Amino acid sequence: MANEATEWTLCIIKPDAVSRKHQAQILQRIIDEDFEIVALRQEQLSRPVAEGFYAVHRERPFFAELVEFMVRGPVVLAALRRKDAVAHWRKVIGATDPLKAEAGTLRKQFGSDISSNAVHGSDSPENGLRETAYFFPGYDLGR
Ligand code: FUP
Repeated sequence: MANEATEWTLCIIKPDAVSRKHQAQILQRIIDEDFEIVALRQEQLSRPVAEGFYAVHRERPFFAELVEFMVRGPVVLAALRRKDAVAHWRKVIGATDPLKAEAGTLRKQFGSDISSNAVHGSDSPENGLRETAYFFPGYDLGR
């Protein structure tokens, strides 16, 4: 049941992890960590959609490479809900750079380098809502 402490976070299983067929293992971890998977789909992102999602990074030197990577192949998008979803999911995925990620984290397990880092997680409750709404418009996120 949703309650006042429930948060949303957006998980993206990135093209590197999908091409290596790691979707099921990552989804199992999501289930084991007691997230509710409220919505889920696999799709090929278009360039404008990927650029819009990472608009905050538009001026960063890695932006073009990041967008290129995100449209390289299909991704899995998952709208996750849980108490303390944002902090918990970021703990589960680990540091942005898989080489610096702790043992037992998904990026340590499945990532290769700072751009091919297997999974995304929202970085604040506000962004969790905004990012979830970006990919799942029409869902009632107020619950
Ligand atoms: P995170 O919140 O851990 O996903 O990391 P950021 O929001 O800082 O970065 C988003 C994505 O940009 C990362 F997942 C990978 C990419 N990135 C790079 O390719 N190079 C960098 O130096 C930093 C980020």
